Amino acid sequence: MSTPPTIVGVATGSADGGVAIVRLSGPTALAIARQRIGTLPPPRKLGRRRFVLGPGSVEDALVVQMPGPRSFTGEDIVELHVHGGERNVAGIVASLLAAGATAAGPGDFSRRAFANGRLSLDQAEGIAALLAAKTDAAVEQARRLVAGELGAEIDSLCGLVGNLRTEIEANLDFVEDVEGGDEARWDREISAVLETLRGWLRRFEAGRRARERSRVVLAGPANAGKSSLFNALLGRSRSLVHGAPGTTRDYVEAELEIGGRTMILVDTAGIRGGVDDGVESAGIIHSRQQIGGADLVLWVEAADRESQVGEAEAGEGESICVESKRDLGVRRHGWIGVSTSTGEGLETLRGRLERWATGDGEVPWIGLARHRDRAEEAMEALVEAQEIFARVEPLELVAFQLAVAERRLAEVTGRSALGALGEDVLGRIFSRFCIGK
Ligand SMILES: Nc1nc2c(ncn2[C@@H]2O[C@H](COP(=O)(O)OP(=O)(O)OP(=O)(O)O)[C@@H](O)[C@H]2O)c(=O)[nH]1
Ligand SMILES: [Mg+2]
Repeated sequence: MSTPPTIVGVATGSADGGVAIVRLSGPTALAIARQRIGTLPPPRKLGRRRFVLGPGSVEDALVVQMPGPRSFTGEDIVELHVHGGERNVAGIVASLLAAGATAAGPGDFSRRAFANGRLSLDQAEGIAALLAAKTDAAVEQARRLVAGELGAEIDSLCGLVGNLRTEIEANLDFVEDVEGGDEARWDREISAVLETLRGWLRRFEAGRRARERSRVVLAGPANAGKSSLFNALLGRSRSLVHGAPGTTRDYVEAELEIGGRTMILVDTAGIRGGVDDGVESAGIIHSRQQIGGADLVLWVEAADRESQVGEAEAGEGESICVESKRDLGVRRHGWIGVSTSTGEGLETLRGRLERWATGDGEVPWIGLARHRDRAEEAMEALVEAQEIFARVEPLELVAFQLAVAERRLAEVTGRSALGALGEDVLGRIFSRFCIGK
């Protein structure tokens, strides 16, 4: 394998802070830094140096060297703490490029850390998730990923499946000696792994909802009291309320905190037929788009009216049916009844929203979408392995399905005993990082 070039990137992202950290990583990192600052401070000790950009052009820098392999990337690293400012930092980087470094691309540092075994894939994804986190729950889950919590669970499951496969493979040459008791035990062990994976998938939605801001869309017939309910849930008058149907035209968004979870509550234009007002019609098209993109639809119909449109409009995703204006009567039994006039039912609705947001009490799983996909594929292979047992087909086929399951699980961490991951997988993961990470 050819030696990788030494890369340089700004680790602190945007350069408008007081201090920027410029990071060099690679086989010539120390030599390139020496060209600009002279002697380096001892390893892992911060030292003040003069960074010489050219004759008479000097920048003050705090410098630290972290020789590989005990560094973030596993390579020699030098970090230069310099003054911030876009032009200033660009000048430092250009000077290091002129001294022989290559500009780092998105995710290059983390990718090297992965290639050198310093970071597993799920940990690298955890770093990306931490940087992108918009909620406290997202930060919490990302930290646990970075700490290797999911990776440890994956390794242990992979170990179980791997041991089982090895045991079955060892019996392939002596199939006549295999007893029914062995097969029953193998089958039970596969069931146990499947049960763990099923538990993960059940909890996946709870984890996703906890870390992402879900879109909860209020929709329903015109004049049903959606905007009134929107305001009541928010506790302030954000959306226009009026006696005439067709009041809300464009959709209105606001953040709603319930049970420590932040969601985006969306009020939409009421849906009704026979509208000849172009603006209202355009609003109704938006409403349907909002319903389509919702994590949850609160479908609202008023107690004093038969619905003109029907709840089928609530779309195919998850929905909660709410009957509004309950102070005027009860028409739809089994719906959550509310009245913004009397306040009736609002706490019940909040409670229902909270249970939905927290995944109906499930403990969140910290896996991301890619991890869920791999877990699902591993489950398919394990189910197939059990069916092969049931059909009394050759044990080779069972061993093969176990190898597939093992491989899919190992793809979560990238620590595969069955061969390296493809460039396509790695490229997709690391390209989502920004430069300097
Ligand atoms: N009696 C009663 N009237 C209500 C209640 N909630 C809303 N209203 C009235 O119903 C009318 C319509 O309320 P909105 O909140 O604007 O209804 P909407 O569903 O947003 O209407 P569009 O935006 O036109 O689709 C207003 O006159 C409200 O005062 C309620 O709980 N009880
Ligand atoms: Mg409205």
